Amino acid sequence: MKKKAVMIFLAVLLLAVLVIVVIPEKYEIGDISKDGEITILDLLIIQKHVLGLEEIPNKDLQLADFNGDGYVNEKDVEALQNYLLGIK
Ligand SMILES: [Ca+2]
Ligand SMILES: [Ca+2]
Repeated sequence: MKKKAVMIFLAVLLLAVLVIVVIPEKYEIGDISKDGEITILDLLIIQKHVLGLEEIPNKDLQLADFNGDGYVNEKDVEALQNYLLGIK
């Protein structure tokens, strides 16, 4: 009986570790800076990318596609701007 409880405890612990390890990779769309919130900083990153000043790495591009149309362009800048201003 005790052995079973230990096994369950270990299984839960393993699951918790997996969740902790996996979850930080999940960022909200728009949070390109990956600091856990969508702010003016993320807007600046998209703006620089769209203007060709600073490229967003390929793996982070999906975070920059704010309107979800598959492209990162001025529409995402506008959408993110509106979001930050509270305009939907
Ligand atoms: Ca951010
Ligand atoms: Ca887009």
